[in-house]
Amino acid sequence: MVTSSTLDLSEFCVQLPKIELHAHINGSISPKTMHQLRELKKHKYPELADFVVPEQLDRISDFFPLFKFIYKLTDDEEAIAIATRNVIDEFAKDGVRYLELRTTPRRNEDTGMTKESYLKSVLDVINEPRKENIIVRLIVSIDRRNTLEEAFETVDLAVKFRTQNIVGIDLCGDVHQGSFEHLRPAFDKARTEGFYVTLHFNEVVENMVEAPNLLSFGPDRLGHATLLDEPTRQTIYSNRIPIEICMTSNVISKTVKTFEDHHVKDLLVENHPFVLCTDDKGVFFSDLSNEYAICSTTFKMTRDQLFETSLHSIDAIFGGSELKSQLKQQWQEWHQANA
Ligand code: 6MZ
Repeated sequence: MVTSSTLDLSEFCVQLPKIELHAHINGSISPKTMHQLRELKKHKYPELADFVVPEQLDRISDFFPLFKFIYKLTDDEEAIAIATRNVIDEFAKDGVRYLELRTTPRRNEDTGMTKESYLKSVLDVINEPRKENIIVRLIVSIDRRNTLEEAFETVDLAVKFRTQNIVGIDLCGDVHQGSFEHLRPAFDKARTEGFYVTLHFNEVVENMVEAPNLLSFGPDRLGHATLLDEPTRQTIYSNRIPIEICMTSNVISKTVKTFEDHHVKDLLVENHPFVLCTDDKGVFFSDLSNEYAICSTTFKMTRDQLFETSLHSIDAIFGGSELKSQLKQQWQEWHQANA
């Protein structure tokens, strides 16, 4: 009989039920889907023929321009629906049982796509009946480069479609652009409207000056939290703010030198809540099961510790206590069947 202890590590990590909380839709499009969309779009954008996703980046600023190409692949409602559906299927195949996708509503004047029709297209796919055992929710992202007016527009859209499984609002985008402070009133509105909030936090040294502003908002989760000075660390630890950890993304985009240096090691020592995530599985060529395998190999985690890591991630989801209990029961049943 094959039990989880006889599986090799990568197969165990696929079979382990997992929670994914930090996955940008357009960064999660797999090479296979990129190819499919490129076939659809190549006549319109001949420059796509030469586009390849690089295997290594020199620095994180080389990452954001990649979306100039990727956004041509998802320039209309049909294409973003294909991308979203395939991303969900791929996470389900990789053993993800609860998924919070995130995306920045985007308009395209040539195709007539509006931010609203973009969001509607994503939500229609998220809410499609599916046979796989996966629950999907959406976080709507506000880009750091947005004007305050654009940020309010995004929050208003989230309010309009709130009953369609939108659970939170995110601050994302080029880490060297914009600031949280000028967008803060939109985040205040999101909070008043009852949305959870997650913020990309301290990915690079230049972000560290704004850390006190971001923390004073009281975010429900933080993305990355790579660079922490002592007061920041104390605030995050004492408030037990869960951190979304994306090891491969950080190493490829060179905000962390090596897996061994990754700050998740401090969280393991401190027993601080964290959730292993992929960030952009298409661009960084790494599924969530691979992130578990990397963490296990790097920090010598046992399979029981991997299970506990996945189980504790449930506490960080943007959902209520009933859903958390249901998921925990599902996890324990898996554990008993696979011990
Ligand atoms: C900050 C990131 C990111 O929203 O079009 N994004 N923002 N830090 C990161 N770490 C590497 N990875 C992705 O997905 C793509 C968008 O997500 C944000 C960027 O704004 C990017 O344009 P959506 O679905």
